[in-house]
Amino acid sequence: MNPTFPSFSSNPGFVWGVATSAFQIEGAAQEDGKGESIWDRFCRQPGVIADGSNGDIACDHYHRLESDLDLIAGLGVDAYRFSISWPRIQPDGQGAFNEQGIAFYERIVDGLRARGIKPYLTLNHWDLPQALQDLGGWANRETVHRFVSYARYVAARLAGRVESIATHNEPWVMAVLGHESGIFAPGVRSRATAMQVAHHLLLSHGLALRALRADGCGARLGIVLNLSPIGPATDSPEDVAAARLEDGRSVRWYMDPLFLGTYPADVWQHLGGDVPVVHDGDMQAISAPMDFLGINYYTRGVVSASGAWSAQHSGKPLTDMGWEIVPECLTELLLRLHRDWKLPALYVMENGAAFADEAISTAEGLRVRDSDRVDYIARHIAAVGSAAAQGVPMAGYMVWSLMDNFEWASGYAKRFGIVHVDYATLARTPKDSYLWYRDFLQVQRNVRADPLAA
Ligand code: GBH
Repeated sequence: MNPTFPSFSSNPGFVWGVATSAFQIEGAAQEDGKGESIWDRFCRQPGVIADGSNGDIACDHYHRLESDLDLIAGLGVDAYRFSISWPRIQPDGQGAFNEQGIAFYERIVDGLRARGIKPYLTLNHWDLPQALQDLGGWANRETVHRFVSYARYVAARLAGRVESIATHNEPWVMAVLGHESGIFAPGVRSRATAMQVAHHLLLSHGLALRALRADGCGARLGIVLNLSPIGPATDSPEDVAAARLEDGRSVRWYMDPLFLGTYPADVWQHLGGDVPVVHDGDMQAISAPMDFLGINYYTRGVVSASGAWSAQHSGKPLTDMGWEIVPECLTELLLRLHRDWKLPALYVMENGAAFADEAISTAEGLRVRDSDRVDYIARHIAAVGSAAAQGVPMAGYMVWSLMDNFEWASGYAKRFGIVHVDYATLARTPKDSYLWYRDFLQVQRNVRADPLAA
């Protein structure tokens, strides 16, 4: 056995996967009746995307679906996590649905199933129809009801064929990066708006769950949160308090309403006049029981009251994003979630790293060496295994991402893929990390088939 494979024992149902999102890979931004999304619009603003790029072509996945599905199948994963572009299937975010749009996702779902791979679908990975943004976007409570209609349509068309449906990917990112710091679409800068958006995202999640269950949707239902353990830069009381608040704003603000039906009182008080408008019944809707919780994990958070802390000087190894590589913090996070909330099945729905790869030509063609990424993934898989061994109900792990793609405000310069994309030709080349993950999964399958041989 390859000595670099982490030892990992999990229940037989544990799901191994790989993930992408619609805007980051599809391209075909104006094809077959697709409407404009807030990310299409945002990218056209000068200065907001590091390399001035956009999602018009991206990885051209829309036109390369069959060969991309073959790449996924070649990995031997159990599951593929992808998202649906709402404006592709409902250009205005309300009213008519676009048959050519939903047909694309039917091809994905059927193509996966034909290859023995479970479809894991996300309804909203950030690309809201621009037409809804023009009406106030997620800050407008009406968007909640439009999302529920969209969710019901997708479920009616696809739910019998998909294993799992997540409502939203990372509400914190949409709310805070999209509406408070404004570094992501739609580029709003208002804390009060951000908190109202977060509430509406949570509410739309809860109401969508209620509607899909009433419709008899067979898929397993949940949400995906970006969660990191947040710690203080020093043990000064100021830093400790600042870290506690940031944990409240980024972790408890989502976990408490979803699992306890309340917002954390300390954060509510801190927000003063920026707290959201909450109607009677909202909190009960938000806390509807879920079949699973998905989390995306990349790094930890460190907070100093003075803002003086920087990952660059932490002494920890960093990825190309400048994020610290701290797999032990993933175990710590999973244990804490299990301790502080009553969790359903828990999936790591995204985990991976941006690194510059080294492409070398060999007799067999291009070889893309990315030993840093192999090391990153191996250590994080081990971290999940360690949490599972300590009783956390781990149900799956997915690598971010299948292929290099549009990394939001960083454009195409940051590469997260286990498959290399040459943006000049759009050619795909599996990196060493792809080959490593494939071989690791083969070992896992052998262990599953014959546990005693392990
Ligand atoms: C995910 O977001 C997205 O779901 C995915 O689309 C994206 O491509 C992928 O990650 C990689 O970025 O910025 O120093 O404060 C992750 C968003 C990343 C937000 C880590 C919080 C904390 C580090 N999160 N970030 S820092």
